[in-house]
Amino acid sequence: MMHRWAFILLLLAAVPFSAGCSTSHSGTSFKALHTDGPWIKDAEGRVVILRGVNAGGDSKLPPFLPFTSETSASQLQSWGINCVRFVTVWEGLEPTEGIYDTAYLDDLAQQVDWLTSRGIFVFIDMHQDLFAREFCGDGAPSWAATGDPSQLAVSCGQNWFLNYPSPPVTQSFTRFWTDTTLQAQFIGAFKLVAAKFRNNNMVIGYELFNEPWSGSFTGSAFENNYLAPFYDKVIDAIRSQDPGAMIFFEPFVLAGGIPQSNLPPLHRTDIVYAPHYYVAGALTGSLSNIPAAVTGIDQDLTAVQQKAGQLGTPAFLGEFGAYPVTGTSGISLIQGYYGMLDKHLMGGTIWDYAIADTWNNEGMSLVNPDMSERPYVAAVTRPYPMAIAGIPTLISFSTTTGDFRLEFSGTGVTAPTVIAIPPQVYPQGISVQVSDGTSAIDPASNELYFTTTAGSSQHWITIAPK
Ligand code: 9MR
Repeated sequence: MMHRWAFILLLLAAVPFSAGCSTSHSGTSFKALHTDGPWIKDAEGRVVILRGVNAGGDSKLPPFLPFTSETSASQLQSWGINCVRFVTVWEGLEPTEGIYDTAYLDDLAQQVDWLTSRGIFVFIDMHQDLFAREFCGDGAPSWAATGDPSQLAVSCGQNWFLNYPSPPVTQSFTRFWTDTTLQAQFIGAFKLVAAKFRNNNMVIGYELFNEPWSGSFTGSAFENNYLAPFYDKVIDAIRSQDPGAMIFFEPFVLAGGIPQSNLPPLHRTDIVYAPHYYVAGALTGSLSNIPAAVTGIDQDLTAVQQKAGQLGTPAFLGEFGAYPVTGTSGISLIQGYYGMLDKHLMGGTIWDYAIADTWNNEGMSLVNPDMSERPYVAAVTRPYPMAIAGIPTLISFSTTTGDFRLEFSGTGVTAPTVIAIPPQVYPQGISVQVSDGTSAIDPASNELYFTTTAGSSQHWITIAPK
């Protein structure tokens, strides 16, 4: 029998791992990932399940960066994640009208590199909440906002989002969606970001606009007449700078996770429908019935996937999470989210990695100011298939027994299936059973490689704690 290290070395010599550090590419795109029907795939043709975090809330305030040191990237890597939704804001890029902050762009690129050099895929999210900082939110520079902050509905704090329908926020959005000059300025700033990352193939794409709000328009008119045409322009601009980039996009924020989004198909390749979904009670701290909440998540992910099917794209959950709910209910809700992502064979990024975390007192940070981990990290750190040599038909993990199972139909892909096996979940190691072929553990990356036997079309692997 071949020693497992010899086996891994053989594999490494033969196969470039896009779930690991560096990748070569085939096909037309330089970027490490692309879409194929409802799936995100790598250059070897494996389905890639993206699991990770938003990084994060700290990018909303000066200096508009999620990390204070590279240690954060090491910490995220230690959780076994393979993806970061990396938050940036227009205000950081163009603080003064017409003047771009190139030093900020350099800092952004450095922090992104901390992640991508560790094998973590990144997509850049152009974030906003309530349009701009003067309205208790973030995003646009103040020169791009309009309206009187004294007319906000509530003062800044945990109920910040109640300011969405208030006059200055409505006025700022209504102007933005109707003012093509202002949009061109936003797009100009975004193009700089895309140009900055075109040569980093682990920066897999860009998200066009966080949680779009409709201003004074109805949701349907907004999505059809304003949001979709705006998305078209931003996609063209991004791809003029970074042609192979995937595009992540959201519906009108109130239509996320529910069937009534009227966003029309965008008729593009390599785009991903990426709405957000929060269980309402988990954002007010009033959640009592976790099983009912998890059933709701299941139903809403079904709706998200239906919408993605109509749009002809994969579905991805760009944000989910919970306030620190007392006792064990918060963590069981987060585990419920992951269980439903598994059931729906989906990727997602939890809100949020942050350190300062004092703004609006929301407390959704996964780490404390001293970087020690808060309880939800235990739910984030979880086995999942990072890359699958076929089409997945079942992903399941029991948080009580630690048993993991993956089933998939082979598609002739020869690169190995890669599964994250975090030592936090399996401190004593694992026992593995496979339908066919061989498996090998890489103790350096805490990944398991499963190479199937050619010719057999249905495969499974089970992992149990020792
Ligand atoms: O958690 C964030 C909180 O600290 C901020 O004060 C607030 C306003 O900027 O935004 C919160 O994050 C939200 C994110 O930006 C968009 N989706 C919902 C998130 C949780 O409320």
